[in-house]
Amino acid sequence: MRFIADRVQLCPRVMTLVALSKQTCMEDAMRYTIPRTAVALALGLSAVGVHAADLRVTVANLEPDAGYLMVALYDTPERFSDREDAVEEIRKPVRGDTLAVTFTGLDPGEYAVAVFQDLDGDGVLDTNMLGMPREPWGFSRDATGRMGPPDFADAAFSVEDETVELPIRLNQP
Ligand SMILES: [Ca+2]
Repeated sequence: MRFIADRVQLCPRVMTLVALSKQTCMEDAMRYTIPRTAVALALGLSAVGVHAADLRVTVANLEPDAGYLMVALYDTPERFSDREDAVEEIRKPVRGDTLAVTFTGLDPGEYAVAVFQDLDGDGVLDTNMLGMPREPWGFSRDATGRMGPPDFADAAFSVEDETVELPIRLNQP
C-alpha cells in the first residue's frame, strides 16, 4: 500500500485507483508504471483477473560462493528431469549459501523443479561411475529417487493464480 501511496503523490492529477489501473501516471507516463498485482491489492481484488502466476524458488544449503545454481522447471511427467524438455531453466551465479530465482507468467497447472549447483561451471551435473551426483542437487518438495531422479508425482506441486513460494534444500554429494 505504501507503494501505491508513493505513486499517487508522484501523480497528483491521478484521482482514482481506476486510473492507476491503466498502469501509467498521467504526468510521467514513461517513467512510472504500476504493476498489476499492486493495483489488484489496492483494489482488494486479490489477483482477480490475473491468470498467470509467479514461482519463487529459494534454494538452501548451497556450497557458498561457488559456481552456478541451475534451476529447471517441468510441467509433464513424461519430460521430467530431461533438461532439454524443461519448460524453462534459470542459471544464476552463487553468492552466499541461499539463493532465490523466480519463474514468471506461469499458466495454472502441475509443475516440478530440479536443481543442481554447477560447481565447475561446465553446465552439467557431474556424476560418478555409478551415476550418483558429484555436485549438490535437489528437487521440489525435497523429493528423492532411489537410483535416479524421483517420480514427477513425488516432486509435483500446483500453481494456480497466486505466487508460489517453493523452498528446496540441496543434497550434498
Ligand atoms: Ca558441473
